[in-house]
Amino acid sequence: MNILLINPDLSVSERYGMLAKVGPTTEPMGLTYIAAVLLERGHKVRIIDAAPIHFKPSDLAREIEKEKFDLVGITFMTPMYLCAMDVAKSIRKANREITIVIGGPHVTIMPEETLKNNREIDFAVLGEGEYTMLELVDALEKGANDFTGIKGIAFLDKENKFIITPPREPEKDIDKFPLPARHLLPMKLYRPTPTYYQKLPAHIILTTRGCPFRCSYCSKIFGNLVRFHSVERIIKEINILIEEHGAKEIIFRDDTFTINKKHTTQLCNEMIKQGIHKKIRWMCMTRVNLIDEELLKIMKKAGCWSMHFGVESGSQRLLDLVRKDITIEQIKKAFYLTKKVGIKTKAFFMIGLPTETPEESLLTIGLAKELDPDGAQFTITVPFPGTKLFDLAKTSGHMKSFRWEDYQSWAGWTNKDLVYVTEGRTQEELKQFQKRALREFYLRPGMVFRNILAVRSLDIFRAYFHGGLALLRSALNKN
Ligand code: B12
Ligand code: SF4
Repeated sequence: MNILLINPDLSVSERYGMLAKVGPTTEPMGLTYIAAVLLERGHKVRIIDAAPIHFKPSDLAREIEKEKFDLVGITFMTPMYLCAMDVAKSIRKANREITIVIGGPHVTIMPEETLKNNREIDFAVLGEGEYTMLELVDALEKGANDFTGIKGIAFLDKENKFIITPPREPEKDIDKFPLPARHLLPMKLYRPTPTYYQKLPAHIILTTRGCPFRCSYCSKIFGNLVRFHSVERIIKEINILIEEHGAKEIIFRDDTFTINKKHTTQLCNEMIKQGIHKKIRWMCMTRVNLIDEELLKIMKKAGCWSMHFGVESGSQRLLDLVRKDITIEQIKKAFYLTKKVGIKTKAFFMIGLPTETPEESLLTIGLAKELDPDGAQFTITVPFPGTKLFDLAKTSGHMKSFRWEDYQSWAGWTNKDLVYVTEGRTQEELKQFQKRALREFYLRPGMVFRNILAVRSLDIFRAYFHGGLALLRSALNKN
């Protein structure tokens, strides 16, 4: 089959408003994994990652006519819902025969609503998509008209009845998946957020799937069981990024990179043994309860320059409420140890958690300043569908919008309304808090100086300059 996979463009200015110049454009890895299994089976595959090439749905008709695709696959997260559906509509308008398949986090959580409201879509692939998509494409190629035997899909039957097949068990041996088809992406065009890199090109790798923790705001779609790529496979992928894509840095985008100390240590040792630590530097994301000094030292030796931690709140009450399963003490210790071994740090915080008081918002800003990481992100709480937080917010009656395109956590910097405002607070107040938190954190003289020293490239200089300007403007306007 001739297959087109699309990552629609929800532009950085729509997502980050005044902070657009600091916003990331990064590889849609899900599509590269789907493409890889299809290519291996002999299908022809093209990926259009719309954001970096500014590809509009209106350009699609021409491409579809020109390349005679049999099937189009679209990926999207919740805030991209509307633009993904626009893409589906443009495709259907251009060609009535083409099969349209959607996948990714949002439809995995909301298959029935998505399919019933968007009749141009033929199938939804739910959860881990590699083998499901392969089976679906094989069945379509054979001209099948019964798809109920394929696990992990949803569709509307001839009577428009919603059909969902039993879920597919996540693959235990994820090394079975072929190497992601990054060669189908415009790899030179990707720019992560400046706190994620020092030198470009900096590319993403995923070494695990799944997470055993239970944070109530998280949309886990790969389940609780953690599955690991082997050290050999990870090293192979790193080498491809260095040799074929000129990577100077690697971003380990796992949910919890250090989930298994033994595995992380083995990977670090192998990077050192093979001299990879001399060729690239890398960063990762993890939880504060999953590190110790011994591990940090080996990570540092293997080339780790920065670690990002989900801290979320300065209030222990709220950490417990969102089932973060960490303590303020653990947070402080993790930042202390990471800095001690010489690895830079970044902390993620959430503002406007359920029942959060203004005093607790201030505790969060206070903790950010006390931890004094090299970077901090303050997002406004968005209860995403499928999460415990969503159920809680819905029952409390404080959800303001069920329009998925509004589900954005940078609303303080855009003119979008908040989808959720916890009791006793107002939208304006929370939006102000988001700006205030960033200003209080980044406009401290010590931090300004540290950021100037951290500039390693023109890209980073530009991003910091525009980010700083946006903060100053917001301070002047106080809006
Ligand atoms: C990297 C990343 C990003 C990158 C974007 C990367 C990109 N270009 O796609 C950035 C930093 C920009 C980002 C932003 C956001 N993200 Co994000 N992100 C991730 C992260 C950490 C990794 C994504 C990834 O590569 N996964 C690995 C691949 C293999 O998985 P996958 O993409 O899901 O694809 C698999 C299946 O879903 C399926 N599939 C996916 N697409 C398709 C398409 C077809 C046709 C088929 C058949 C199958 C299929 O098959 C794939 C292979 O198994 C995930 C967490 C995670 N573990 O996945 C969160 C995650 C996807 N993000 C999430 C969120 C909430 C956001 C934001 C909304 C946060 C915010 N601050 O507002 C924004 C939205 C930005 C936007 N564009 O609208 C949520 C999604 C929730 C939801 N309901 O949509 C996740 C799941 C985090 C979480 N655990 O809650 N994100
Ligand atoms: S937020 Fe991170 S640690 Fe918590 S459940 Fe989600 S992936 Fe796991």
